[in-house]
Amino acid sequence: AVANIGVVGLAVMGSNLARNLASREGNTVAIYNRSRSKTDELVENHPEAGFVPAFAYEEFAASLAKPRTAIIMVKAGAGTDAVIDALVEVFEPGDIIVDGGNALFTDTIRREKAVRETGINFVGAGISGGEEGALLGPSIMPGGSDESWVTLGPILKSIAAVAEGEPCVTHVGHDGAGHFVKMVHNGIEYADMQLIAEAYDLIRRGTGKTPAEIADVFAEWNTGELESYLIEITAEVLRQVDASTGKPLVDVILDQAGAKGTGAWTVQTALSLGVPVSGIAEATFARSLSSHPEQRAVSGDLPGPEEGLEVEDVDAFIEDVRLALYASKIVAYSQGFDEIRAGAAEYDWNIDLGAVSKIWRAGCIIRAQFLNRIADAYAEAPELPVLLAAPYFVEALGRAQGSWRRIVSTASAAGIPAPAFSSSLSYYDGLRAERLPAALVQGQRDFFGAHTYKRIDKPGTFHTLWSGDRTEIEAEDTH
Ligand code: NBP
Repeated sequence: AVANIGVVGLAVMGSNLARNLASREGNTVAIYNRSRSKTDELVENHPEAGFVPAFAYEEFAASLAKPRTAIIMVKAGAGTDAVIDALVEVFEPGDIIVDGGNALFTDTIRREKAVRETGINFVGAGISGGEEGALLGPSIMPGGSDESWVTLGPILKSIAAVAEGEPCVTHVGHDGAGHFVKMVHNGIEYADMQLIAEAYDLIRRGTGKTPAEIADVFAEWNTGELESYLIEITAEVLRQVDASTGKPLVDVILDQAGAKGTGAWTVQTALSLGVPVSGIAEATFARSLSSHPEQRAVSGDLPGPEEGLEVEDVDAFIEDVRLALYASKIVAYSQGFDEIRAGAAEYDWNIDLGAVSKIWRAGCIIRAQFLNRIADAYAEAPELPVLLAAPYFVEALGRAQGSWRRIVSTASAAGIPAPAFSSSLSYYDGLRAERLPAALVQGQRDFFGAHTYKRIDKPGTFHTLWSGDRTEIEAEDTH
C-alpha cells in the first residue's frame, strides 16, 4: 500500500483531478478506470505523476494506505452506484469513499446512509471549475462526516483553488450538504449567465454595437464591481470570429441553450422548500423557451410594439444596463443563499454561509470579487434573514435601482425579453412592499376552499361564511 489517495473514473474530470493530486507534495495517487485503456493512457502520457495503476478493485484497494481514501469521478447516476458497491466490497470500516461527481443531493443522502451502515465513510463532494479547475484547482464542496474530514481535509486543501491565501474548500455540512451547495452554485451560475446574456442583447439591440465592440464593454466592466470569470469569458466569446464565415461566432451559434439539469434541480428543490429563487427559475425557463423552435416558429407573427429600441445617449444606456445587471445579480445570489439557508434548516445541516461564499471566490464558474462582499455580510450578521438587507447591498441597490427600472421598462416597451432582469426587480419590489396582494389571495382561498386567514388586528384564525350570511367565525388553523 503506497498511495494515500485514489481516483476511480479517468475521463476528463477524473484524469485531471488525479494529475492535480499527483502534482502536490506528499500525494501518491492510485488510479482505476472501468475500461483499461484510459488507465494505460494516463500512465503513459504522465510519467511525471508517478501514478499507481490498478486494473481490478481488489488491486486498487490493496494499493491504498489506511484509512483508504478514494474519489469517484464517474458519470453521475447508475455508474456512481456501481462503483460504490464495488468499493464497499473491498474497503474496510474507517475507509473513505468520496463521490466527486454531480450527484443529486438526495442520492447522496441515500448513499451516505447505506454506506455508513458498513462502517465506511461516504462523502458527497461538489467539485466546480470544469476540466481546467480539476487540473489546476477547483472549488470543492464536501459533505459527509466529521471523521472523514480529518483525513480528507488536508488532501482536498492541497488541490483546491486558492483565494486570497485561503484554499477554496470547507466542510460544508453532513451527508448531502456538499452536493446541495454545489447544486445551488450551478443554479446561481444559470442566473448569472442569463443576466449577462440579457445585458448583451439589450446593448446590441439598443446601440447597434458589434459583438466585438460589446466585448470591449464587458472587458471594461470586468475591471469594476462586476469583475468575475463569467464576465471575462463573455468578452472572449463575443470577440471570437468564426473561421468559416468571417462572422462573429455568436451570430452563427444556434440560439437554443442546452442544460444538464442542475438548474432544474435547484428550482425543483426551491419549490419544495418554498424558497422564491425567481432569478434562477427564469434563467432555467429562458433556456427551455429557447429550445422550442417549433413554438418560436409559429409565434413569430405575434404582435409587438411598433417602435424598436433606439437609444440616444449610448454611454448612459450602457451604464444603466451595467447597474441593472449588478442589481439583478445581487438578487440571484441572495435567492441562492436563501435556498442554502432553507435547505440547511430542512436537512439539519450546520452550514456557514460566509464560508460558502469564500470557497466560491476562486476555482469555480461563478467566481467573482463580489463574493467577498457576501462573506463580509455574513461575518457581520450570520443570521441575516435575507442577503439583500445587508448594508453593503442596500447601498448598491439604492445606487442601481433607478437604472434597473429604466432598463426593465425600456425592454418591455421595446418588446425585448428580459425575463431575469424583470423578475429580479419584481422580487425586489415584493420584498420592499409594505402590503402585498397576498391578502386577497388568502381571501380567495378562504372563499373557495375555507382555507381560513389570519387578521392584522387580533390573534386567531378566521373564516368567512361565504355561502351563508357572510359573517366571520373563528376557525381551526388549516393554513
Ligand atoms: P463522464 O461523466 O463522461 O463519465 C465517464 C466516466 O464514467 C468514465 O470513466 C466511465 O468509465 C465511467 N463509468 C460509467 Br459512464 N459507468 C460506469 C460504471 N458503471 N462503472 C464504472 N465506471 C463507469 O466523465 P466526466 O465528464 O469526467 O465527469 C465525471 C463526473 O464529474 C460527472 O459526475 C460529472 O457530472 C462531474 N463533473 C463534470 C464537470 C465537467 O466540466 N465535465 C464539472 C464538474 C463535475 P469507462 O471509461 O469505462 O466508460
